[in-house]
Amino acid sequence: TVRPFNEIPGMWKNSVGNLYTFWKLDGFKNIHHIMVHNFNTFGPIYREKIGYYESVNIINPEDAAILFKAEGHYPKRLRVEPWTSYRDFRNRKYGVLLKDGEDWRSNRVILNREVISPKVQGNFVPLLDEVGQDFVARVHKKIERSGQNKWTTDLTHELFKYALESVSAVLYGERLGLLLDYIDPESQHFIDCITLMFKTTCPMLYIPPSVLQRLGAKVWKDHVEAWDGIFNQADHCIQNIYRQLRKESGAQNKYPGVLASLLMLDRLSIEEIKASVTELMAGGVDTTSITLLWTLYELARHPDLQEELRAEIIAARTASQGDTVQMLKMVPLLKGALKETLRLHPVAVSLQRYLTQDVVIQNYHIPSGTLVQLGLYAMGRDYRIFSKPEQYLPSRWLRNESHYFRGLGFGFGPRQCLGRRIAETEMQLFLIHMLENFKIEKQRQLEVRSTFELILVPEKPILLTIKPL
Ligand code: HEM
Ligand code: 2DC
Repeated sequence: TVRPFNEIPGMWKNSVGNLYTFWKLDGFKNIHHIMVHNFNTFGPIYREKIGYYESVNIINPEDAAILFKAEGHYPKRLRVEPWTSYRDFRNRKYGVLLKDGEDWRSNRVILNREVISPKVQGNFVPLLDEVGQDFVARVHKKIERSGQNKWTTDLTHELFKYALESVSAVLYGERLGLLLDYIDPESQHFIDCITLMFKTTCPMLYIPPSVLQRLGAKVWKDHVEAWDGIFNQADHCIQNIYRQLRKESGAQNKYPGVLASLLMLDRLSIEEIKASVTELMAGGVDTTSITLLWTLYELARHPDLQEELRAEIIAARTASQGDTVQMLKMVPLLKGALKETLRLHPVAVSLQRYLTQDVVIQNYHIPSGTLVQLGLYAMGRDYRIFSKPEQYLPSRWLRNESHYFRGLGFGFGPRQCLGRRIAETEMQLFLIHMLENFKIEKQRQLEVRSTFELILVPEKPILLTIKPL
C-alpha cells in the first residue's frame, strides 16, 4: 500500500529552526554536502522546508524518470526570486529562463530553432573553432613570455574570457576580441558583474528579496548593481547589431548570428529578444568556463587518460580531413569526459520541477503541485547509482552500463538548458585544440571540493601547468 505524503521522512516541521541551523552550518556554501548528508540520513526521499520554500528531494534515476514524466507541457522549475525581483524592480521583461506557462512555451519554441536545433550547429562550429584557435595562440604566447617553456596559472579568468568570446561570437556573429592582449574594460566589467550576480543571489534564495529591499540590505543593492551592469553591456552589444542590420540590405551569405537571425525572423518582439539574448549572454560565461576548468583539473590528474584522448582527437582530425563538423562526431571519449566532469562537478546542484499530476515515488503519495528536487550532485556521487563513483572514468559513458536518467547535467526535456548545444560544441572544440597543442600538469595539490555560489564552483584556486607538446 502507498504511504501518505505526511509520512515522508525529513525535517519539514520547523522551517525557521531549519533556516537557523542551515545558517550556522554555513549551509549557503554547502547545500550540496548537506543534501548528500540528508540522503544518507533519511534515504532516497526526504521532505524539507527551509525559510519559505518547501520541497521533496529525490536521488534515484528511476524516480527522476517519474518526475519528468509528470512535468506537464509547461515544465516549471524553482523560481529564482532575486532574478525576477530585479526585473520587476527595473521594469524589464522576463526572458525564456524566467517565463512560465504559455508565454514561456511560445518563446522557447522560436528560440529552439535558432539556438539548439541541429540545423544551426553547423553555423556555430566555424565561429567557435576560431575562438579555440585564438585561445591556443594566446597560451603559446604566454608560454613564450614566461621564458620557461611552460605556463603555470589559475586559468579561471582566461576561461571566463574564452567563454564570453565564444557565446558572443555565436550570438552576434562577431568577435569581441577578448583574447587579445588588451581587453576592453567594459567586457571585464560584464564578467565581474555575472560573478557578483551569482554570489549575491545565494543569501536571497531563503530570505525574500522584497524584505531585503525594504531593509535596504547591501546584498540587494549589490545584486541590482550586478544585473544593471549585465543588462547595460548586453544592451550595448544588441544595439550595435541592430544598427548594423538596419544599414545593410540583408541578403548576405555569411551566418549573421543568433540575434540577427531572431530579428530577421520577426516572430518575437524586440523587447523579448533582448530579454532572452541577455540571459543567453549571461548564462554562457561561468557555466562552460568552470566546467572546462574542472575538466582540465581531471585531465591533469589522469595523464594516461589525457594521452588516450589525444590519440582519439588526432585520429578524428586525420579521418575527417578538415571537416570539423564531421570531426566532432568522431570523439566519443571526449564527450564522455565532459559528461564525467558534469557528473562529479555539476553546475546545478539540483534539477527541480513542480508536479502537474499526483505521483508515487518510493511508495509515497506526492500530490500535484509539489516542488520536487532531484539532487544532481548527490546522485553523481552515489555508489548505488554509479560504480566507483569517486573515480573519473569517461569510458563509463561508452560502456553498456545503464545511462537511464543518469546524464542530466543540462537538465531534461523541453525545459532543459537552451544553451546546451552551444556549450557542448564550445567545450569540445576547446579541449580538442588544447590537447592537440599542450600537456596539462598539476601542482602537488589535494582534492579540490565544490562550493555553492548559486552554481557550484571550485572552493579554491586550481593551479595548472601547461607545456607545449
Ligand atoms: C538552463 C546547465 C551552459 C543558458 C539550464 C539548466 C541547467 C543548465 C541544469 C536547467 C535545466 C532544467 O531545468 O531542466 C548548464 C550547464 C552548462 C550550461 C551544465 C555548461 C556546462 C549554458 C550556456 C547558456 C545557457 C552556454 C547560454 C548560451 C541557459 C538558459 C536556461 C538554462 C537560457 C533556461 C532555459 C529555460 O528555462 O527554458 N542550464 N548550462 N546555459 N541554461 Fe544552461
Ligand atoms: C540553484 O536551490 C539552487 O544554468 C536553487 O545558465 C535551485 C536552482 C534553480 C535554478 C538553477 C539554479 C539552482 C542554478 C543555476 C541554473 C538555474 C537554472 C539556470 C541556471 C542552473 C540549481 C544556469 C546557470 C543559467 C543561468 C542564466 C542566467 C545567468 C541568466
